[in-house]
Amino acid sequence: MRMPRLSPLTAVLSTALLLGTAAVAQQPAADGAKPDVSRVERNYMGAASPLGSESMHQSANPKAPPMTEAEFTRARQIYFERCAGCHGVLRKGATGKPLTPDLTVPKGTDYLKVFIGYGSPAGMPNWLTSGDFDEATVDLMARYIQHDAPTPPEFSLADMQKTLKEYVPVAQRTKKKMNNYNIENIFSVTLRDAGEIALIDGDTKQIINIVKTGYAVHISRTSASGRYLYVIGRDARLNLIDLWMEKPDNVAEIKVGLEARSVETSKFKGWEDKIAIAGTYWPPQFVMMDGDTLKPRKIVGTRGMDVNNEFHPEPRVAAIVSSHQKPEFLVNAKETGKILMVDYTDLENLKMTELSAAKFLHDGGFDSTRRYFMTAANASDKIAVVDTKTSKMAALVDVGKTPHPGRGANFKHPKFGPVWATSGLGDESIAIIGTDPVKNKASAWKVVQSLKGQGGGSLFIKTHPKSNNLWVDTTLNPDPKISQSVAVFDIRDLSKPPQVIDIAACANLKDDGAKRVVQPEYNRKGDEVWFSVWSAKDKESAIVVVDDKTRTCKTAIKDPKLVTPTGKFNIHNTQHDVY
Ligand code: DHE
Repeated sequence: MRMPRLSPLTAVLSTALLLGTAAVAQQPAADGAKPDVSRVERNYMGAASPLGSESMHQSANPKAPPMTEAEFTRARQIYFERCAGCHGVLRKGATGKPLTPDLTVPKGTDYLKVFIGYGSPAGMPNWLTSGDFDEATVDLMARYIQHDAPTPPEFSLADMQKTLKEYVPVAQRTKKKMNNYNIENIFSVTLRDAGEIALIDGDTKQIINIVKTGYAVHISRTSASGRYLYVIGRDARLNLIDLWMEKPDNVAEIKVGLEARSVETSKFKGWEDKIAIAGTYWPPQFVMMDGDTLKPRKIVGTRGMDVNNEFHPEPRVAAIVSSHQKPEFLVNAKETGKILMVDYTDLENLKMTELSAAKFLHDGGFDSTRRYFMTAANASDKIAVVDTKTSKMAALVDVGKTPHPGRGANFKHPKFGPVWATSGLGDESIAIIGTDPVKNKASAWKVVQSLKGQGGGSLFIKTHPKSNNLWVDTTLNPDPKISQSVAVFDIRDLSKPPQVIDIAACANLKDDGAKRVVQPEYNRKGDEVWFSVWSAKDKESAIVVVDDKTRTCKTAIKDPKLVTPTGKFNIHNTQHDVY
């Protein structure tokens, strides 16, 4: 059965169903991960999955209360819109609790309805009393979760191959740059709900092209040479854009699975632009491809044992980075808490080093030397540090609640030397971690200072080697004054309170409604910082450009084509991991 597509923006809440009493739910998980994340975090992590529109295998559970096919289809849609992000596609538990029939059937419909309808002190949303669900929907979901979870199909190399499109075959591509753009200062801007990216000339602030990409497009990454741009959508559609074309555009495209978030490309010397990699949430796997054609070459599954030696059936692939020390990719398997160091020199006889970090791995980036990979195990409130030279874990650092660094921020601390910083979703703290185990050994892999930002709900933090500013957004903070502004710290004197800048006001937008300010990103020179002012799909949005030195708004880029701008990826900074 096929179902209509879901808008990712319709899904702002997740059904964090907690089985058992609230007291049980509040106990820490066996692995130390905290089960009760805040509503803000749940809203963010439990965003809609595009899987709801896929055909799935279904077996009925004879012990479960009856449902008509139409009821089941509707419940499945709601589940993928609101629950799968936390409870997993197979309902075997992810950041949320497992909801499999062996657990739910013994509880019974009436019991489950109480939890769905009224929530729990541990953070379970009160779907009925909040007005999100009516009585009938609560009853529907209570019955649905007693049935076997429908299973989406797998996605093989042959399935991928069938979707491969080469718009401009390699032989027909230009041999030299055919445009006059300063490619290093182009920004690829995610137009989330349009399924497009905007290529914006960072020098003139003009839109170069709007390129069609995947559904609810997520991130862009630059190839090592800076010529190619890879863009991944949540529907696992991967686009390859050639920046040397007269008007940069798609040259190839492939679908690598049913749901995805990450893409990266080989950066080690001698392997520039050779191999691309994309990770999928479903199926739980990653695929390596030829960098210039996207021809799929090798799939590796992530199903397996977690850090506590328990089997996990669907470890989603979160961040992927490309090592500068070895011909390797580092792949975060979210639910198992494992970081896989994948050697790409011989895809037939694959070598992989598996590191045990902590659950649930999400995003991250390198330290300033590009030797150490610093990545958030967000529900464990930790930053995992990998030494990409020795292929070993260097540390697990305790930080504030639910760290969310993006790629983090590197700078020289006046007292502690080179450091890397992360903000987070769960509280206002900004953790500054020492990253120099040679000259500043005593502070290495320790939180040397904790700053107080504007509040929780922060997604991204950024600085630049040429800047004295540390910018912190608070995109998901429930207070609009906070979500529409950013905090900026002076790196030279971090004891000073941050300056708060109302970025949304700089955009001077004509429409009312939420104007979330998200993701600082520097230009090539490091003298401007760009922010997205992210409004609803039918409302005006903008990119605000701030002068880094004076901390004043320079300009706002507005265009009806800039629909729901979120992430921005400067070609040079992304290419060289400058952040
Ligand atoms: Fe993201 C990075 C997953 C929601 C904007 N996001 C990432 C990465 C992962 C991820 C795994 C790291 C990729 C990498 O480095 O290879 N994001 C998820 C989710 O699972 C989540 C929580 C919910 C979902 O269903 O998708 C989610 N992300 C969002 C948003 O709602 C954001 C704010 C807006 C949007 O465009 O969807 C958003 N995510 C981003 C951005 C990055 C990102 C801008 C890259 C940051 C960078 O500087 O590299």
